Amino acid sequence: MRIRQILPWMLILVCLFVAACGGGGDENGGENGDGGGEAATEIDPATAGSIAGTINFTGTAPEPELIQMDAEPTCMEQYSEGPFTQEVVVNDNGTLANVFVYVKTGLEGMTFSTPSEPVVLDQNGCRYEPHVLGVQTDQTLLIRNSDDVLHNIHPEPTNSRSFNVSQPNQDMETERSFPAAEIMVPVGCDVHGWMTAYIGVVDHPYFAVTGSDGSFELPNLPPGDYEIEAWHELYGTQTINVTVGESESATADFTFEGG
Ligand SMILES: [Cu+2]
Repeated sequence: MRIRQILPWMLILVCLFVAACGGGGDENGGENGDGGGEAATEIDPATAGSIAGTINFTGTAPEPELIQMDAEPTCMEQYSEGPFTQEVVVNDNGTLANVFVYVKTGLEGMTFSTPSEPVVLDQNGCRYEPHVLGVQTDQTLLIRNSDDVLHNIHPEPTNSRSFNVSQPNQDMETERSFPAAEIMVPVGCDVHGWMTAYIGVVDHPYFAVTGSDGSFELPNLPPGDYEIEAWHELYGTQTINVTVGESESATADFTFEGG
């Protein structure tokens, strides 16, 4: 008799437990995006602002190092000069490329949906393209092999599970994602020791990588106080505190110094 009374309660408890702990098997406890089923925070376009800036460079950059790529002639023949390492790329206007800029703090309590568009990491000319990139947590990373050469992509994150994928044929594509935020996930190729890339994984859409003009913009930010961090492979990180007022275009300029 008593069992009959207790059984429904036990079932309810089990259901509650599954609901609380299931969550689609997100073992890293990410509270981002669609996976958790939380509604995305609405950003009011009438008050949203932005942060833009430039990553300046002073001092002397190290000489670009030639990559010894003779072992892969099909890659090597794609280069009229070089190929050079991409660790420090100073632009003609004195700015720094390949800097990952993102909102480090100020978005706490907000939830952002995961973009459906993938981010592409290409293997082209036996180098990663781009060398530095960003994705949102759980966003698809589309890994492509544009070379007629065997590559073995091997990201080594700390907060998500690492993986190791062999792509022996040209035009192969593999999809993966990172469930947990991490600055930065290093990527290497087990076949070619010179191939390196870095992936910034954040649980919101406010990130950018500087290109050939050294500028960045983080649009559509709700008004608030933010800590902006700029990361560079060799020169480390810098942070700036920025307040964005209603519909304001705020500025955050960084300067990295070479030797
Ligand atoms: Cu490779």
